[in-house]
Amino acid sequence: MSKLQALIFDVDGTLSDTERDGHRVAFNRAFADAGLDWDWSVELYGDLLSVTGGKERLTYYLERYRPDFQPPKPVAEFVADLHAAKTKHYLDILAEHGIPLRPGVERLLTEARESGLRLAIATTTTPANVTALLESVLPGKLSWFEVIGAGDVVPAKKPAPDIYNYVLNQLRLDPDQCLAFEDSELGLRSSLGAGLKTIVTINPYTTGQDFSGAALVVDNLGAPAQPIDIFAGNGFGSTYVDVDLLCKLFGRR
Ligand code: XBP
Ligand code: MG
Repeated sequence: MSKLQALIFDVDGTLSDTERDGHRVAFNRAFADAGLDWDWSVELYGDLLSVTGGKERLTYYLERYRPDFQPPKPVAEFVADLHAAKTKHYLDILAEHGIPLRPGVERLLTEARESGLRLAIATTTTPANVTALLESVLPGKLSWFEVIGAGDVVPAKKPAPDIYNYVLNQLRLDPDQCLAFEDSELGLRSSLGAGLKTIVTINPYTTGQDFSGAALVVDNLGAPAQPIDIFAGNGFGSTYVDVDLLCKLFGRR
């Protein structure tokens, strides 16, 4: 059996809860700038998250919720421009107040590095968003991540496995040498599709989704003084997710 070599993390919803107060707000600011009276409520955004990728999500919104809307330019161009404005707002939001890492993330990343594990990112979000988030929550530590696979680097976004396959290829590792971390059903389908054992940390938008096939489903990564809730999988008696538990889940100590 292979030895555990690397951990591959999703970003939005997994490293930080960026969707509700980050991406959603940025979309709404871009709509206001463009003179559009669209408002993506917290609840509506839950439905829109059924499509990954900001441009793809905008296209879905137009088709499903604004079928009579006539864009002032070809729809792909309209969506691309609106999305570029949204990205600027998202970066502004990060600069304004930041969005903290989820519980246990920095601890596990630190422990993983100390154990010699390699780190990587596999996300559908725009590369600039990942860099800005990591620089704000882990200043000076961007280099912790050997590979950052993000956005349009692959044509098919999650739930397609392409972004995980891309990252594995860049790491020159096989899926049976890595573990993935996700927060959503679509993300899990992507990581499982690439053959990766996956740990899911749910969040308010993904509670109740189908996480069949995950190695472990928990509320967050926890801490020694902050025990986790385990919804599926074997926690091997651990009260939080550490490298020791990851090795047990991986199948080798
Ligand atoms: C989450 C997404 C992203 C963000 C928006 O990605 O689906 O689309 O909501 O980002 P993940 P962009 O959980 O894989 O990190 O607007 O930059 O696409
Ligand atoms: Mg996610």
